Amino acid sequence: MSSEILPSETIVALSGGVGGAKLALGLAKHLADEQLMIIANTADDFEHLGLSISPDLDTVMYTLAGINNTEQGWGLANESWNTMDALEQLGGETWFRLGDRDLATHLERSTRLRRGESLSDVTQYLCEQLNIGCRLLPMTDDPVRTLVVTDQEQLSFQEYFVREQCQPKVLSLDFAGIEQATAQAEFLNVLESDQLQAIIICPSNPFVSVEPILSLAGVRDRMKNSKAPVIAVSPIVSGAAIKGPAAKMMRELNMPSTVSAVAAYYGDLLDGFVLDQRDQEMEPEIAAMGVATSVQQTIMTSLDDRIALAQSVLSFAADLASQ
Ligand code: FO1
Repeated sequence: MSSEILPSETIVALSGGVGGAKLALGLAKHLADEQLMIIANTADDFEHLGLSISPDLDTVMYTLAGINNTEQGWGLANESWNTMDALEQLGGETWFRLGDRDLATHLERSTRLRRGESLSDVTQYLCEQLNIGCRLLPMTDDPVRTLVVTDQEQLSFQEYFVREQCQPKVLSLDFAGIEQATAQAEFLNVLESDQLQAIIICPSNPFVSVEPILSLAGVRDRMKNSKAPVIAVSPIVSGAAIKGPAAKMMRELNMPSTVSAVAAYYGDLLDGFVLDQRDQEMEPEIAAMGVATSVQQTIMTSLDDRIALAQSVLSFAADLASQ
C-alpha cells in the first residue's frame, strides 16, 4: 500500500463545519500547503446584526489556525462575550452568539465585502493574517442560502440550527440562489486538473453541508469525470451523527440513519467510502453498491485521531488511484 503523495499532486476536501474542519486539519498536517485545497460550504452563511457571517469558513479557518474553541465546536478559544452582554441589556438580538474576538472577523469580512472584494479574496486575506498556508475557498462567491422547510414554518439555516435548536421537523431543504450561483473558479479548475489526486468529502452533514457544494453547476459532473477517486468519510457512526442534526434529518427525510444510507445518498459519485469500525457489519452492503470501503476509527477526539484518519484516507485514495 502506498500513501505517498507527490508535491505536485493536489487533494481537494469538501467541508462543512466542525467534523469537516477536524479532518481538514489532519490533512493539512500531512500535506504541503500547495497540495491542499479546502472548499467550504457557504449555504449556512447569513447576514446578522448588519454583518456577513460565514460559519463553516470560519470554523475551518480557526481550526487550521489552531485558535478554534474546541469545547463549543465553533468560534474562537479564549473568547469573551462583553458585546453580547451589552447587546442583551439593550434588548438586541443575542440568540446567535458572536464573541468579542470573533466579531473582529465578521467586521473585517463585512467591510471588505462592502468594498466590493469577493468572498474568496476576503477569505484568502483572513487566512494570510492567521498564517494559514493551504488554500481555503468558499464553494462560491455568490449568495446561496439554505432554507429549512419545517412542519411549522420556513426557517433560515441558522434560525433552524441555533435559534430553534434543530427541534422543528424538517420536511424539505431548499438552497436559495443555487441556480444563479457559479462555483468558485479555482475549485472548478482543479476538478479538471491532471494533478488532482483525490476528492475527499469530509464527515460533514450530507444534506446541508455537502449537498450545496455538489449542487453548484458543473461540480457533480466534474467530480464524476475526474480520474481522481472521490472518497466520502461517514458523518454517521452507529446510527447517530457525531455532531449536529444529520441523523435526525435523515429520519425526517424518510431515510434510515445508517452509514449505508449515507453511501447510497452519494451514490455513483463515490469511488470509496470510509466507515467507522463500529459499523463494520455494513461494509458488505456498501461494497455491493460498487463502492470500495475502508473501515477506520473515524471519531476524531484528539489531534492524533485527526492525523491518523487523514493518513488512512490518503492511503485509501492512493490505493484507489493506482487500481
Ligand atoms: N452555533 C450555535 O449552536 N450557537 C451559536 O450561538 C453560534 C454562533 C456562531 C457564531 C459564529 C460562527 O461562525 C458560528 C456560530 N455557531 C453557533 C456555529 C454554526 O452556526 C453552526 O455550527 C454551523 O452553521 C453548522 O455547520
